[in-house]
Amino acid sequence: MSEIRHNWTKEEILAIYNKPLMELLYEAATVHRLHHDPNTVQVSTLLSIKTGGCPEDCGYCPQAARYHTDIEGNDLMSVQQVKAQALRAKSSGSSRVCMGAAWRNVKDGPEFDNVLEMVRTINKLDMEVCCTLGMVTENQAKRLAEAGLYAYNHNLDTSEDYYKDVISTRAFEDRLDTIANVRKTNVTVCSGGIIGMGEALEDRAGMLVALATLDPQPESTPINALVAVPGTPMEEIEPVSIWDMIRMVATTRIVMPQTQVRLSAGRTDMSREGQAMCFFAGANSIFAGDKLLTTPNPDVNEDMKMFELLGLTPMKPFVKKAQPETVEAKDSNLQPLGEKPKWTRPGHTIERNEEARLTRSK
Ligand code: SAM
Ligand code: DTB
Ligand code: SF4
Repeated sequence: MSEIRHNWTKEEILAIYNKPLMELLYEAATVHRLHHDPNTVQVSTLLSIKTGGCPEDCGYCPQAARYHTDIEGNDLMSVQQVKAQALRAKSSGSSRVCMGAAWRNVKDGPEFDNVLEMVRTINKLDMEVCCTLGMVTENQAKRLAEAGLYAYNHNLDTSEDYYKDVISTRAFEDRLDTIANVRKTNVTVCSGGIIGMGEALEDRAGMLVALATLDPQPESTPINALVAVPGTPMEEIEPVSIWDMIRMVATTRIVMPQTQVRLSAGRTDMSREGQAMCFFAGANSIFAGDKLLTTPNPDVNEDMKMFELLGLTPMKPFVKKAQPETVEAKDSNLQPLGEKPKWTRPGHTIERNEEARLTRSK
């Protein structure tokens, strides 16, 4: 096993990212083999349990209420709907369901109680349960843990520097605070980001510094390629090159040897050859299902054909960590505290976000 370092610098990470490609691939593939079975890939199915209408101004996101995108908004799904979708995901080979809600933060009350019931229900189907619900307090994280949550996804998205050009309604530290709250429980942390938002290579390295210097490092790290959705401030950004994706995956693998590096949004634009290079470079998980949250994803059958072609096998649930126990609502010792997570009000505006708010989509 190679050692896990928590003192990576931006310069070191940039030097890795910029290595001649064959050197980079060889090093990443070597680290990958020391820590993981290179022929096994963890498969998660995303489920948007509450879609659209979000008060935040994340410049990449089609679900922000202030932009004029074509997505169909939806109130919170029912527990029964979620159970039916989870069973479908299980039968198609997924070991994890990741439930996403277009919320700024979790609020105690009936909706959160329903989400807790969804967590209990999916855990009882013997699948790993992940949620991505925005900011959470320590008490909310504990209640999720008690319900049987396996992972919480909360992305840093980019470097601390570039964050200010992407989002103005919260700050980078707010993301770190939520991750710290999740870390106070036995729920695993899933945190990564997006490339192709107009950031510099230094920002990609900066984001990896922030993730790799967390101790412990996240158990899962999604690397998303921006999906440029019409109506968002980033609608006109050109797609990121596959070579950048391969380099980002390889660098993530080297600096975070144990994490599951997740090849996330953007796979519809990637060839099988491109994805194969990402797996070789250390990616060992994907989001499957014909939809991400609101945008398209490759067809499940196509993904299974790709797995067959590459000799990859979907990972069974709870290989990395034992299944959490579920405490029923009636047996819970934790009370809702009605508190809000603390967050910063950065007090700046981002011109392109404002423009997108004011302009109707063309
Ligand atoms: N509202 C919650 C939050 O922001 O944490 C959870 C849902 S949010 C949609 C989850 C993540 O999806 C974001 O942090 C971002 O990394 C990713 N994402 C959203 N829109 C995207 C896009 N257009 N392209 C790539 N990734 C995107
Ligand atoms: C993550 O890093 N990527 C997923 C998941 N975590 C929640 C979401 C991608 C969303 C892409 C845009 C959309 O479909 O709305
Ligand atoms: Fe809201 Fe999350 Fe989208 Fe930001 S990324 S606008 S917080 S749903």
